[in-house]
Amino acid sequence: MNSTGTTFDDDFDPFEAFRTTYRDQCRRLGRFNLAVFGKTGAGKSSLVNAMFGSTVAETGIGRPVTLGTTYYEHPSGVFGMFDCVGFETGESGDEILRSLKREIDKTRALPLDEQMHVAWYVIRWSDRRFEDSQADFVRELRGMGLPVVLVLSQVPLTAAGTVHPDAESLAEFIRDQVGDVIEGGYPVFTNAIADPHMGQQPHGLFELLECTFRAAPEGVRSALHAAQRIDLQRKRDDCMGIVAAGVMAAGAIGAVPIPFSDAALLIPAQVTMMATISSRYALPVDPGTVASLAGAAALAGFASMAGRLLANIAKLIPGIGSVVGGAINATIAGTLTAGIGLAWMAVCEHLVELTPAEIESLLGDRSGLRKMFMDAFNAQVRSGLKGIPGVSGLAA
Ligand SMILES: Nc1nc2c(ncn2[C@@H]2O[C@H](COP(=O)(O)OP(=O)(O)OP(=O)(O)O)[C@@H](O)[C@H]2O)c(=O)[nH]1
Ligand SMILES: [Mg+2]
Repeated sequence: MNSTGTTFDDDFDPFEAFRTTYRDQCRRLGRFNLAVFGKTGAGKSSLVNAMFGSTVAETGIGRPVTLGTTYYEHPSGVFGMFDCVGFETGESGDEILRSLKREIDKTRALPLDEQMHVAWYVIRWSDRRFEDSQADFVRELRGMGLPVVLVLSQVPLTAAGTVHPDAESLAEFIRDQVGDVIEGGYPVFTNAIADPHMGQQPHGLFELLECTFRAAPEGVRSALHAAQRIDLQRKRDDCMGIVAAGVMAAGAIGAVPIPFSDAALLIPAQVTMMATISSRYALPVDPGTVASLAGAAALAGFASMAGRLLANIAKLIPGIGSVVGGAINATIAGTLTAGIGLAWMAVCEHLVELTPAEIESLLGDRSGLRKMFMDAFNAQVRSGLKGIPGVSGLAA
């Protein structure tokens, strides 16, 4: 029992609640499974790394699936990749193709999350050719019910932003060969890695994501959006809805004003919000580590931290402390919760750019994460918590 007479569960463990909710949310998102085909050196891994982060093939423990195919799983569980070698030229004989067919038939009978959803067929543009055997293979894939995105890789752009005429000719040739079976009817031009020496920047990744998204079954699109790291705005939009839901939940608790010292009552709703946001960023580390990150940034000593955050709100929004006379009402509860949600989004956006090793190293000095979170919180409150219904316009 606390000072308001409300029962608060003392056994509530924010870490455990975070971990459980995070796992649950990732599971709810489901899993997007991509199959990647292409000659060795075509740039398959580079494209997957650029789109989904470097973890999948590098540190993921590959599980041999069938001849020439290894399956890698993202630590969040929302993404899986079939890395397929040896099929691409069509010269490998029927045996390897038959085994792939068997595999696809087998997975089709499994739940959606375990099926292959989309294939990327990657061709390095500078190979300057698309052989009959490759066209046959693309047709075979489509015939097996797999949508195929044809990707031209390592394509340089001119200063004017146009692709090399030879790449365009190759794309037209490919369209004439297999335009009727590939997604969008035309190859996607990409460059996955910046090459400062040649003045080349990555490009085409957004288009590749869009094309992949259109090809993916409806039921795995949320997972694809969580897994990808090209369209961060999409994640932001998603997370704004999650923060708004957290604000509503906190506002309901604050509907009957509670003393500042009872900020702990809001914690379960805030932990749920943070864990749900985290799932949309699919950080490349295991769920326990994601919980530790949230712990270091905010959850450890959350109750006392909430007190500090409230004090900051009072400082940053002059007048609000006196208005409420030291009690948390729905507005204060919403402001606090929105600030926490937006700050955690900012931290996640930073983390998603890092490698797993860099993320782990942040846990060495936890005060760094805490500071990052606090700074983001203050910045959000100062700028008026834009975009969150019910709390916007609070800033002076
Ligand atoms: N500049 C530039 N280099 C690239 C790009 N994609 C791949 N490379 C380089 O090409 C080489 C091969 O790329 P990978 O992504 O490993 O090719 P892969 O298709 O996965 O090859 P295997 O795993 O051997 O089948 C690497 O040295 C990459 O750095 C690109 O888009 N731009
Ligand atoms: Mg590779």
